[in-house]
Amino acid sequence: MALALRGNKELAIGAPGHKQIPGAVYITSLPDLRVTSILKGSEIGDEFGSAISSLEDFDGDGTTDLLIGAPNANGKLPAVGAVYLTLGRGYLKRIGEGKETGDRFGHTILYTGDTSGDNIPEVLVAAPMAAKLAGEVTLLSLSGHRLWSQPGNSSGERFGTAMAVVATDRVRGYATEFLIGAPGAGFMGKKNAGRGYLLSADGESLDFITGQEEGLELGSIVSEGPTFEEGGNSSLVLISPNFFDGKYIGRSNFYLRKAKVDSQDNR
Ligand SMILES: [Ca+2]
Ligand SMILES: [Ca+2]
Repeated sequence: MALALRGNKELAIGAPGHKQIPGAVYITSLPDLRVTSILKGSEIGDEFGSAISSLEDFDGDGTTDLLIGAPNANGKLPAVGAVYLTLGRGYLKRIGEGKETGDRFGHTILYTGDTSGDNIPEVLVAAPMAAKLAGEVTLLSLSGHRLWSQPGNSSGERFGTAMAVVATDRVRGYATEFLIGAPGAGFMGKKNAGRGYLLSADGESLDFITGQEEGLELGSIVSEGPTFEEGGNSSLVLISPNFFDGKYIGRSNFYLRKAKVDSQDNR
């Protein structure tokens, strides 16, 4: 389910739909969640609204703009997936699309700010089913230009299933590090143990954290965690939804950069 705040007065709610209808994004006012407008996908089955990320007012019309993923949208080939930028109150501009059928480009999207210094912000877009399910993550300028693409390490790992910004240049307001989940990654012959990768804004791999047991799917959901020491880096959170020890199902794992510090079970 995709949700994003649009400014501080509106919540965008994704309704990606099913095979018979195009997806949609409902713009609702806060706090009453009254629907004020609906952005609609253009094609049946496009799954428009599967992912939503909010940015500032990109086109300067006074309205906060949105990035919206439609991972089953058609492009040059069928069902490659696409990402749209909203402009004004309802115009949708397609800024990128996947390369091969079934890539699911736009399954996960993450607004990054202007990481390249050309005053045009970027969005990180995942296509977790690309390249035999290895997955691929692309940093895409809102101008439509691709800055870099980083594939998953091995087939089936579904790199980009989940993504989070985990470090930000607070002065200039852009993302400097990303945490990328690959829940299908194996570990010493154990399938779907899962893995999280720490990536720089240049797409360079800085570190990774691997699940230790078969089927854990660590990295199905990832997030920035709290900062445990003043002035230090924030921690990393990777969720292993299939963790089961006979009593608890699912586990949130907290990591400091480099070393695991704590785990917490979910009832
Ligand atoms: Ca705007
Ligand atoms: Ca830029």
